Amino acid sequence: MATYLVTGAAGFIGRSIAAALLARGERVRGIDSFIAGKHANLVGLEAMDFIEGDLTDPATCARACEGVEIVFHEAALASVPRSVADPAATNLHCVTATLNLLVAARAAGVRRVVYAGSSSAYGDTPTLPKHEDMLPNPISPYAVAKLAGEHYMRAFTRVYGLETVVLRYFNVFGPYQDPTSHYSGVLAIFCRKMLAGEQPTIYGDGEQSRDFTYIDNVVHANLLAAAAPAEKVSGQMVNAATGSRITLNETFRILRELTGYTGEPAYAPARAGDIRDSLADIRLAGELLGYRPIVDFREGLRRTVEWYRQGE
Ligand code: UD2
Repeated sequence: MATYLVTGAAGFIGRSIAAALLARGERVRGIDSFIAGKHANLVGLEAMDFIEGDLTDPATCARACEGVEIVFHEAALASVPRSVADPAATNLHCVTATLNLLVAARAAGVRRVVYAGSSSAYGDTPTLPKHEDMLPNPISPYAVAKLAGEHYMRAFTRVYGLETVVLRYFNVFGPYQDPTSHYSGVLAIFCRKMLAGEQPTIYGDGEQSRDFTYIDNVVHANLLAAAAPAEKVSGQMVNAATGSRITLNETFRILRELTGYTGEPAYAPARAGDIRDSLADIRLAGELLGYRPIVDFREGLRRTVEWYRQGE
C-alpha cells in the first residue's frame, strides 16, 4: 500500500517529488491525466504505483487516496496565458479537482495534504519581497484558481481537522519541465530555443523580474512540509523560493553564455495578466520548515541547460 500520493506525477514538479520519495525507499502512488503531464516523465519511476486518471472525477480521487497517509497535490493546469485563453478549464482542473481531492482525502483518512500554491496569488503590488501575511491580489484566472485551492486547504484544516500545508512556489524551473508548449515556463522555452539556435521572444521590455526557483529547492521544501510537526505547519501557507530575483534580460545574457547562442532576443508586447516583479521573503519557510535553498539560480540554470543539451 502506498504511503504517499503524488498528483500530477507525470508533470515536471510531481515527477521530481515522486523520484525523491522513491530514492528514499518510500511507497509512492502517482496519478496523472496526461492533459499536461508526459509519459516520458514517468521513465525512472517504475517502482511507483501509477494510476492514469483525472481528479475532476470524484471516484478516481477516492481510488487514488485509498490507504494513503500524505498527499502532494501538484496536478494543475499551470500557466497564466492558458487561463486567460480558457478560464473555465483552469478552474475545472485547479479548483474543482482540488476540492474533489480534498473530499476524497478526508474520506480515506489521509493525514496531510501538501499543496502546490503559486506566487501569482500576490498579484502585481509593488511591495517586495512578498511575505505571507500580505493580502492576496490575484490578477489572472490562473492566480485566482490557485489561490482558491489554498483557501480550500485552510478550510479543510479548520472545519475537518485535515492537516494541510500550502507551499507558494515562485517560478520553478529545471529538468523535465516541458519546453515545447506555448504555455511552458520561460526558462524551459528559452533553453530549448537557444540550444537549437532559435531566437527566443521576450514579452515586454525584459526588465520584469522573477524569483526563479530551481526544482531541487521545491522538492526539498515539500519533503520538509510533509515531515514538519502539525502544530507548527498545519493550516499554514509558506513561500517556496530562493529569496533573490533576476530580470529576464539578465537571464537571457546568462543563457547566452551557457548555451552558446549568439543572437539577440525578439521583443513582443507584454502578456495580459503578467506580473512585473516577483521576489519572495523566505524567512517563514526557514522558521516553520527549516527550509533554506540548496541550489542557487546560476547553478540551477547550468544544470538545466545541461539536461536540455543531453536531449531531455
Ligand atoms: C506564474 C507564477 C509562477 C507559476 C507559473 C505557472 C508569477 C510571478 N509566477 O509564472 O509562480 O505559478 O505562473 O505557470 O505569477 N515570457 C517571455 N517569453 C516567453 C515566455 C514567457 O518573455 O517565451 C515572460 C512572461 O511574459 C513573464 C515571464 O517570462 O513575464 C515568466 O513567464 P512564465 O510563463 O515562465 O511564468 P509566470 O511568471 O507567468
